[in-house]
Amino acid sequence: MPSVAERSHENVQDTQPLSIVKEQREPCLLTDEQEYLRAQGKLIRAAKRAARSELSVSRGEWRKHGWAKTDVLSVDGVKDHVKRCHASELSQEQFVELFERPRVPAVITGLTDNWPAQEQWTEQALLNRYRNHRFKVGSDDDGYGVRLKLEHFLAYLRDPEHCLDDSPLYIFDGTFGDRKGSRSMLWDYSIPSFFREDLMQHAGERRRPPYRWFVMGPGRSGSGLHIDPLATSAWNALLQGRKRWVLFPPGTPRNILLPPGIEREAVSWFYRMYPRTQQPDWPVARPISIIQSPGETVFVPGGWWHAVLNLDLTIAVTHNYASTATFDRIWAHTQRGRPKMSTKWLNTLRMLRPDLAAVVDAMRERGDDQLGLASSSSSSSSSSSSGSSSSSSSSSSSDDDEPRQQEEAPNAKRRRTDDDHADTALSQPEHGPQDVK
Ligand SMILES: O=C(O)CCC(=O)C(=O)O
Ligand SMILES: [Fe+2]
Repeated sequence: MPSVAERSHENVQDTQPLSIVKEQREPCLLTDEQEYLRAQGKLIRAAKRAARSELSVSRGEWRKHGWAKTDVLSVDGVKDHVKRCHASELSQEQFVELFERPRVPAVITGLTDNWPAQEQWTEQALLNRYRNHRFKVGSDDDGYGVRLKLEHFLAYLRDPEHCLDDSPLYIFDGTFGDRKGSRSMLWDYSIPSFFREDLMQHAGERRRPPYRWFVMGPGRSGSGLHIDPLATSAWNALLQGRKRWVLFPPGTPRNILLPPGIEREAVSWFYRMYPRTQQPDWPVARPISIIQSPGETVFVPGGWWHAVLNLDLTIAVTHNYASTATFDRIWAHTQRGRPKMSTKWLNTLRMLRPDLAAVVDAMRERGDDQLGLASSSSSSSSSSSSGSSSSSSSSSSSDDDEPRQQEEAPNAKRRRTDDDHADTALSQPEHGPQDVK
């Protein structure tokens, strides 16, 4: 059985040293640089094929919609609805009571001010440090990660053959913090105190779903409409570029947001579907829009549908987490979606957080642990810090209180792939930032 690493495309295809390519070449007259570019082009095309096998690269199907020639990146007339809140003016208690417990989205400024990532997460600085590291740019049809060296990814962004791609490759890497070649990125930021509680850590490092992602992609890349897994909340801190967000409240029916014929992919959703949400006959709540700028952190409460379109080259980090204030819903979803993990989790919580184990017992007594009728707040107290993700919700419906099957992000926190050590029954491999978020 090939190991996951062996199956990974980047490992198969991107590993061949260029020197070998040279040895194999015919005695034709390519310079070293031409040879290098040719090999690079092959790796890029191989990654595209693996990540989107339904699209032919050679027949130009990556540009068949022509989104690059439209105004899909224009934000004229898009109103940003969310008032910014500076971290220094928000206490932990206020965050929980104003945003986390009532599940209200927020944009918090000032959280990234002292991060080394402010200087270190530019295109050039990342290239200097991680040129040869392979970041995940998608998943193949079997759910294995497709990886590309950063130097090739950045070349892809600039290459005229590829830069008109409708929905470009997007780095959405959920194992950057675990891999030798990229783990040092963890030193470049710190988890803001608002989001530091991490109840999922008690499920065990091996079992817990992926929970942190390094995210980098050009204009028109993004995350299609989804709900984050297991009702976890997320924060997304932007270092470079701008992201356009839409968010719909928990309970918004899926069939209204993703009617037949509408693709979930971010760019096509924004182009085709968003305008409908502004029509007078739009039948449910209109979305909240956010144009996120560098230095801003978006808080996405559990259960909210969201889609994100990168307006230019963006560099961000995002985590999912489970906190005391949202524990009951997360428990209901986890028990349903990840039964084995939930058993281990509960065992540990009984020792470390008897207050939360008591919440579970009370839910069981009321019979609402299975049905996901969790009401919202869970108990009281303290924090630890964050975790989780994988895919999320839903089926057809509407009610976010119904633990769903994944609605997983078409990328983002995604799914069950090589870097997803989950036992989840929920996540299915999907493309791209498919590891959800
Ligand atoms: O930045 C993105 O593309 C989307 C991220 C996302 O879905 C999330 O942070 O939950
Ligand atoms: Fe998400």
